Amino acid sequence: MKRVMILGSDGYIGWALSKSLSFAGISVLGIDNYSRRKLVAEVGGLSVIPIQSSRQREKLLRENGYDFSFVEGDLTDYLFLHDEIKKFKPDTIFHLGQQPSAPYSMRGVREAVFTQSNNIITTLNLIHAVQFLDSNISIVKIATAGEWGTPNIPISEGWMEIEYKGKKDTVPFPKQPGSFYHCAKVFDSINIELACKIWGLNVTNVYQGVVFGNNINPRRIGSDTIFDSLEGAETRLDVDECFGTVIHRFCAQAIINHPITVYGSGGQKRGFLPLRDSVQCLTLLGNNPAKGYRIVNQFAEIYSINQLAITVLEVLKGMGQRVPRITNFNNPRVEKEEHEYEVEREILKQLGYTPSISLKDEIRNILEDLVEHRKLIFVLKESSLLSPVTKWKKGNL
Ligand code: USQ
Repeated sequence: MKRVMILGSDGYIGWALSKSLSFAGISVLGIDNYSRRKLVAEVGGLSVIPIQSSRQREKLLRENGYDFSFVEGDLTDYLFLHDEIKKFKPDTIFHLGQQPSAPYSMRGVREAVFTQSNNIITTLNLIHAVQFLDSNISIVKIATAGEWGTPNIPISEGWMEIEYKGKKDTVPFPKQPGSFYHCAKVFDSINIELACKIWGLNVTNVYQGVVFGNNINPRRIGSDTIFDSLEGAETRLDVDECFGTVIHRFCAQAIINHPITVYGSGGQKRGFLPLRDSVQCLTLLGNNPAKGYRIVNQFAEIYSINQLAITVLEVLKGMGQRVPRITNFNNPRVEKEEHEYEVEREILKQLGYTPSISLKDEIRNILEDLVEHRKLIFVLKESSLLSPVTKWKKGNL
């Protein structure tokens, strides 16, 4: 990779990736319309790690000698995206520019329509622009492990062999999305696969698990401690019930002694990976582009929600802090709470991915980072955003 465009460069992973790739000497153009900031504000949330504006971030990287530029714009505007690709001439485009929250998409018809139209249009615009301008550009697109759902059979890396009525075939692994957000990702994946088939595009579709953590550089590996090199360039961290993901929420709750909000029995299992590993994997995929269409399952480990809650409390106790209780809320989502979860992950392993830090160490890093931002977590608590609000079953359409 020499010239990289990052769509959604102002978001949680997008900014971490922008920073990491420009540190590595790559020329990076970030594009964003501040959608994440606006949507989090719309639900009353805020990043509990204070962040700079995209312009300040651009200035900071450039002043430190990194080749990062930022353009504000909306990816649903085809001509805007087309013109930026034409001008910048990237060899690789990472597409992270979408509405990322499952709960947000379940709040009502307005949010579901926004999520699906925004997300699907951004991908349609990207694949059309690339096939029109230069079909050799490699695309790495963030899909979601949630497209597969939680079936009673092991999940493959994309396809499975079946025998039906005496005939055999290799078919796409079935999708069982659990929210309108996850459905949008499924539609994206179908559109991308078709574009690869008919236009010969080269796309890696990244079925990523839940990402957690705030640092892209190693901070505690064994006895060594290394800190992020660029102060002021932190990426965002959300803990509200809509945009906050489970480990971040449990850490924030633990820091202010708020009950830990396990939904249902807590036997739900998901794949998880630290932010630094997400960046590591995306870099590996960018450096080893797909030939045609490639599906990759991307996460480090599988945990149940109960395991996560217990681990957060163990780490907090080890830090000498008061430990809150775990509460089992009536599950606001419709999802299996006890199930198998076995997921094939061969491609990233073959490309050299090794998980970089243990769950406990990264949770400790998050808790340490959050201690100094207690006041902001209290602000969210006062707005009742640490408890679940958005329900999958409701009548607020
Ligand atoms: N959960 C709790 N308590 C909470 C919050 C969540 O028990 O306070 C549970 C949920 O019920 C769910 C699990 O934790 O079973 C994961 O929820 P989450 O909010 O951390 O993540 P999710 O909604 O699944 O979505 C996140 C990202 C999304 C990405 C997806 C990957 O927001 O962009 O696609 O993770 S995956 O989960 O594999 O589908």
